[in-house]
Amino acid sequence: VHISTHSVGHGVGHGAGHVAGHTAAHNGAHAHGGSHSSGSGSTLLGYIGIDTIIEQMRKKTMKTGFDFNIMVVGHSGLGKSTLVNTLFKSQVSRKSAGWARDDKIPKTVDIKAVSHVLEEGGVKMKLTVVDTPGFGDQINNDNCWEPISKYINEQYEKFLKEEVNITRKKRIPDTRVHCCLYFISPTGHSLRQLDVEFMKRLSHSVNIIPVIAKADTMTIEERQDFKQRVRKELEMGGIEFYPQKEFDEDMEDKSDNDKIREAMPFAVVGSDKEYQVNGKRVLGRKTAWGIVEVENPNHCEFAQLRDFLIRSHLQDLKEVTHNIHYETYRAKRLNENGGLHPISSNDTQESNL
Ligand SMILES: Nc1nc2c(ncn2[C@@H]2O[C@H](COP(=O)(O)OP(=O)(O)OP(=O)(O)O)[C@@H](O)[C@H]2O)c(=O)[nH]1
Ligand SMILES: [Mg+2]
Repeated sequence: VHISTHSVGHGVGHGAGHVAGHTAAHNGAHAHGGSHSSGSGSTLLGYIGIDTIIEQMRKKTMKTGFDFNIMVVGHSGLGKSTLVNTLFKSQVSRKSAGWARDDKIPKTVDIKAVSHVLEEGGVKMKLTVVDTPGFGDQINNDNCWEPISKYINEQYEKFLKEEVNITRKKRIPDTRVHCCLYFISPTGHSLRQLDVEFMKRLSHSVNIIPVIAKADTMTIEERQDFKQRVRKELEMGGIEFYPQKEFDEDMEDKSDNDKIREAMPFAVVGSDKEYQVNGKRVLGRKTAWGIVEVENPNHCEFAQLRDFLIRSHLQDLKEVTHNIHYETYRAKRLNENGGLHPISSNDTQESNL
């Protein structure tokens, strides 16, 4: 047993009501006594088992699974559905069959959420992909961030209502958007007004991760130049995106996240077609001059995005959503409610935010 700092009030709830013999047995089994003699730093030999909490948590997560909700935003044809399918290596987002003659561009931004359960290594993830068809496709795109903002807040409202219920569910279904992938058009010029407007408006209510779409349509130099320009414009516009500097918890976080922030926005390529390259099946895009391999870091930054989004920051995306974005919404909502009155659970009453 290692005791690095002082031990605090051990044995809470054990004292009263316990007969002596009982306590002794207890001590024996759990090596309690050791840390009782606090201050001196003396420890008894033997394993307590504190580290098994990790295994216990693992078992719980295996049993319950977890929710992850990802939203994609960007104008039509930027490869949003394809990229989400590439990320999760399955058809989780239905691709529209392109613009048919009689297909009407939706008059307003539509919001469509589709859920799937994915399982890997015995862990179940309920993935919800929130698509936003119609965004940026209008002649006048002035307020097209509005329905998206409304949707995000409605999910917070739903969660809040469940939370303030007197008899609340053991596990509140989580439909809050944990991550919003924002697709920047690979124009080679600069960000559009709409891009700036959207990110500015929503960066304080959702984790935005900007990506440069269809990176294979630019040459390496164009891509580098474009990325630099976009970075500069984001900075000049005072646009914050995930992972936000102010939420780095320690130096390790900061140095890890600085590296990611410096590499953003990732210039990505998506594909759901497999090809044989050097005897291996890879996801790629076949062109007249060769195959663009989606996961090859020499070809594009898809792998970096995937590692960041799924393999290193998925839990953090959920935590920032809950602890920062939802908390902000909640505080504002309870304040405007006088902080006392339970919010009406009348479902027909829309959030007025
Ligand atoms: N060159 C290139 N084409 C891509 C890429 N990703 C997707 N595409 C193609 O672009 C077209 C549109 O892809 P989708 O994934 O349906 O685009 P979307 O943004 O979901 O489009 P909507 O659902 O209509 O808004 C398809 O023909 C894709 O094969 C990419 O990374 N590079
Ligand atoms: Mg789509």
